[in-house]
Amino acid sequence: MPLSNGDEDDMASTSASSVAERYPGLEVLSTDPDNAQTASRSHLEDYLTPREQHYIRNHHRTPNIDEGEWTVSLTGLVESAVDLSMDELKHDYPTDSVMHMMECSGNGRAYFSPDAEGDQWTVGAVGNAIWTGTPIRAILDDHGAATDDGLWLTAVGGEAKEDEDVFARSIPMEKALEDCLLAYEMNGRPMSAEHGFPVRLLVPGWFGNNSVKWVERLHVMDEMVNGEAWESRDGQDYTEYQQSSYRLLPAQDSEPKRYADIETFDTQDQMQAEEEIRNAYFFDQLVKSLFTSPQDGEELIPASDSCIELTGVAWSGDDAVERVEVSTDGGETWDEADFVGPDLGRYTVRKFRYVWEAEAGEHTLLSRATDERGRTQPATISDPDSGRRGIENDEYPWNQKGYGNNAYEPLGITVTVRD
Ligand SMILES: Nc1nc2c(c(=O)[nH]1)N[C@H]1C(S)=C(S)[C@@H](COP(=O)(O)O)O[C@H]1N2
Ligand SMILES: [Mo]
Repeated sequence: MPLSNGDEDDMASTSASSVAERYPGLEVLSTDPDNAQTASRSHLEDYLTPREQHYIRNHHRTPNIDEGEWTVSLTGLVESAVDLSMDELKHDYPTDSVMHMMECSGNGRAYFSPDAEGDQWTVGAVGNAIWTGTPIRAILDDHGAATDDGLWLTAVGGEAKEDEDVFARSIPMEKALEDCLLAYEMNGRPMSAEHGFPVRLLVPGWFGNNSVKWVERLHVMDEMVNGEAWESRDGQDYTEYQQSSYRLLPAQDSEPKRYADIETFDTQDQMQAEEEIRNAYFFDQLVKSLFTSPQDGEELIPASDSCIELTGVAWSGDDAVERVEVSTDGGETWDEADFVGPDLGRYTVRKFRYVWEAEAGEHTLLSRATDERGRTQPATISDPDSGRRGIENDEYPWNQKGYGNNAYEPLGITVTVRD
């Protein structure tokens, strides 16, 4: 595959300048590889997160790819394997778009105690964008791929160097056919190098780790990547990002149990399943909400009717957000917020508003969203000693890598209302 480190000025490729310079809306958490989150909650107030404010989460260096040379190979259980050029992907198939509030499974890791391993993301590893590209279904159908329920589609990222683990993720065929795209545009423009140029998998409603960037190969399999069913590329490890990372690992487990196949895809169902999957995979996102205004620590002067408007956003995974409640007394009492603005689909944000009759003094404000299956945000994070693997007793399970935290207390804000 054509990878180079040449300097180009276009936003679509990495240049000599740094992420800090080219993404003024981000707070950089680490460099080489680059990881950066949205710098302010208020950035999430707009329906679309501009790419300059959309978080970046990289395991390896952003590759510099020549679009004209790039191909996506379709291999595995297909009638004939094929290499698709970017021109073919863009022009020989239908085009589709989806608006998706994509969250990194590490968002909120900073609130684990004791600390969980990795970059300490607070609230900003989430962004809402319109992604445009080729429906996976069209590509699979066109090449006679097997598409039965129970099969898996593995997407392989093309950026790893020889001594690095390849970023590869397996998606259940049902999900791949339903709504996944090979995306090449973000918010109606070519996507930037860091967000996957020239092409990424886009898995709507699922944690960002499933949306493989810089896709060089799609492989149809009868198992998910687990070490055996996979022909390795020069002995490189394809299993790390499917079987080790993005798994819920209680403090007591030394490593996650590896599965060749599972039948329950919903992340929270995996945690809670009767026939339990010991270490849930982070597939679809968990319901969550966040105030975007006012800001934490703000001093507020009420309007003449002594009211203050609180606004925020809520999102979820495969199941739509149904309700948002607000507490202005640190969780003692709750009241329902109103949704404002359009419902743009189950994968994107619902904006909410609450008109608060505020009294002078200091107040802790909390928001709590509930999805259409009645699953709501827990209050806090559990103690590691509890060994918990699911959401119980209003607690999110502490886990070694700090994934999936949707507890509402850490996301609350404290404001002072003046007379
Ligand atoms: N090839 C590849 N794809 C990847 C990653 C990566 O490191 N390499 N990171 C994943 C993770 S963990 C997330 S959260 C999203 C982040 O996408 P973004 O950088 O466009 O926000 O990309 C995913 N796709
Ligand atoms: Mo992520």
